Amino acid sequence: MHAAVIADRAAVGTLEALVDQRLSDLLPAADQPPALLHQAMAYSLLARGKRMRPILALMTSAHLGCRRHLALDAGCALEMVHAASLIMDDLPAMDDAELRRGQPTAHRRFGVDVALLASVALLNRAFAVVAASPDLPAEARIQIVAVLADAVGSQGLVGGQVLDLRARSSHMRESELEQLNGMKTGALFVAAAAIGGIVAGAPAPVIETLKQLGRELGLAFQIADDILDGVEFAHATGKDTGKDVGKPTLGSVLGPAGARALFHEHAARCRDLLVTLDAQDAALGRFIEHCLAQANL
Ligand code: GRG
Repeated sequence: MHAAVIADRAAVGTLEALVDQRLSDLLPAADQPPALLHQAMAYSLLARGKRMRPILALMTSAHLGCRRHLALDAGCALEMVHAASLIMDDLPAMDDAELRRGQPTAHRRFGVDVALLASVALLNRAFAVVAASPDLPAEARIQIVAVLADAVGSQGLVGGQVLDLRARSSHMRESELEQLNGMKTGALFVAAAAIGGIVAGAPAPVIETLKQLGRELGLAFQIADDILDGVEFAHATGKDTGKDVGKPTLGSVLGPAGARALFHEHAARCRDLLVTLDAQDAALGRFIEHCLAQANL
């Protein structure tokens, strides 16, 4: 394997460990009452995830000149929102999933009632973490709270999830599915890249370019996720597969070759945006390539 690839994997591994440790520090102690709730929060948040959203925020801020890990707490907030959304997505009223991150889903382990409350508590904790983020100026914290709130809201994860739930038995066009994916999945990648820019004090046009990069990456990522859902082996993803059966996805609407071609269109747009950001040969560019390569398409 090429030495640069090994070095990049090591860099991602180091950031994963940094994020994991900070996530653990930012949670209430598992034995602090109500212990059951705190255990459920830790169970879902600290389970083995790829930490792509916090690492994207960290890589972006570093590319823009932040010398310390100033985006770490805001990145952890992104991961808390993400974990909250996964718990909710897995509930019987939604995907009714059994497996997530290689372990039983939160509601299978703790019951629907506690899982739902753990999701709300993680979501809430995310905003508290940003508001209290000690190293960031107040103006940056306010902007990050607004970015996170937009990412979660009716034009973001929650809105995308409603469209996703209602899509199940309907016919959808490519443009509608792209819009849904942009909301359900793209929104947190957009937020991650924007947060990196905000933390670094980047000017508005740069933050706009970063948001486009997050959107293109998120759209590519969701296509890969849809294609993996059709793969038999659950251990490849650590979660249930076949959850999209009977539901329109870009894979089912465009066919495998069409979905793969669209994935590569988004990947190409990511690369163009990296050039705009002068990041194509930098750690940020290599991290985006690492994310795209994981799709193995
Ligand atoms: C409570 C915040 C909140 C939202 C409610 C349920 C819901 C609305 C939204 C669900 C959105 C959702 C689950 C989108 C799928 C995103 C996706 C591709 C998840 C998989 O991400 P990975 O592969 O997972 O990064 P890991 O486990 O590695 O973190």
